[in-house]
Amino acid sequence: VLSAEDRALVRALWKKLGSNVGVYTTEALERTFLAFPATKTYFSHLDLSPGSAQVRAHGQKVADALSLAVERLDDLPRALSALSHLHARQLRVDPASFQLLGHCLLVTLARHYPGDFSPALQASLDKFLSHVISALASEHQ
Ligand code: ZNH
Repeated sequence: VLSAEDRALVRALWKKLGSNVGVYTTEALERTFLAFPATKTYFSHLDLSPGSAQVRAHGQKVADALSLAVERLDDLPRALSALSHLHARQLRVDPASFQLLGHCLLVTLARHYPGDFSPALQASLDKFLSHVISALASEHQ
């Protein structure tokens, strides 16, 4: 579970990200596609070239889901249940690839916020992302 301190650290970082969550989520997606090319197979219908408007639009959608998760830390499985259903039943995304995007998001945030990225913040963000991932993967059997 996320402790009160974890929640406070995640909420404070999110506040600092402000309207840039989509920018960093997009960078995280681009890093995921480059570092783990197998993840690109799910997006063969999109233009994945660097700077693609379609990747940016998708990054914004993922960012909005993450921001919703930050708002609903007490209720993650319910907040993400429709998305979990979509990823399991329709998109059929291998839950292992959620971890890869989570990893790339941590790297991206560490790069842009080096001064904030204490070991405690890393640990709290990692816990937060694990919770999001397990909520998203909850419909996979
Ligand atoms: Zn996902 C979609 C979220 C991960 C794949 N996604 C999506 C969306 C969202 C999300 C919000 C939109 C929906 C609608 O429209 O309704 N994701 C998310 C999150 C995460 C994710 C939050 C984590 C953290 N995904 C993921 C991964 C993958 C995916 C990892 C693979 C690799 N998704 C996907 C797809 C889609 C989505 C394929 C669809 C796209 C289009 O547009 O078509």
